[in-house]
Amino acid sequence: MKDKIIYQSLVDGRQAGQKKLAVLLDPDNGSEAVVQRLVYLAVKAKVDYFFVGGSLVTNATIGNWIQHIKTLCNIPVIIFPGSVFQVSPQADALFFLSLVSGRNPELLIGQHVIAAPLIRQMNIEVMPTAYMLIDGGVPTTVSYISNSTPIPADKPQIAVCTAMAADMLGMRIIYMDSGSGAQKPISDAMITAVSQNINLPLIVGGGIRTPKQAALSCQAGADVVVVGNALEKDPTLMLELAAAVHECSLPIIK
Ligand code: 1GP
Repeated sequence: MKDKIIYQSLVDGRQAGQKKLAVLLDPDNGSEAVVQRLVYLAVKAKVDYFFVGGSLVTNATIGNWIQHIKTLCNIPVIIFPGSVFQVSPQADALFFLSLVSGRNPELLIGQHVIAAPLIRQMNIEVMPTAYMLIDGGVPTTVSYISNSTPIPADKPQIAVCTAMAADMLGMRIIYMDSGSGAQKPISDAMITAVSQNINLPLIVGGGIRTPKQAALSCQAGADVVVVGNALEKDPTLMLELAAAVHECSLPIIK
């Protein structure tokens, strides 16, 4: 397994107060021209990571697709797998996600047992990640496919206790998601509560559509903000989004 290069960048970012933007790329929505344009804009905007995957992906050649992105840029590609079919050695790292907000054993440990021997054979960095689904106001693909109940949006304490348990179980990243296309992004109060109580890199996504919202999530305590849908609709938003996120970083003291 590869050294912890990507994970270290997340830890260093959190410690230094550097805020980062991740762009979620959906392998099902990617003609070559569309991907090329998104990558071009991401390089220009200094996007920090690409996340690739989703709860329902029908593209059977995710590895080739990642390879294509890798030939276009140096932005690290991290797999955000919805299932064992989305594991590929072409990426730089993989979120080894356990859906700790739910009580579906398949997504807590079942799929992991199936994926573990395959992943071991791949030269890929594996990042144990607590994935917490938060209610975003509408049913999302992830809530439907995962067959799990999201954490209520107005219960930050449940989110804190869930993240605390995940930390004690040895997971190294907290990923709070209200699901792609969520009506409401995760509240600032919930982000702050988790960020103040758990000292692990905190990734926040779902329903973030504007630079202002991205900045608010960073100010509340997110270390990495993830945007998917909004950039699929308007890729030119990338520059403003990245600027809004990066401007929330603490100044670098030399
Ligand atoms: C990734 O679910 C998010 O964690 C992405 O959500 O597509 O709503 O930006 P959006």
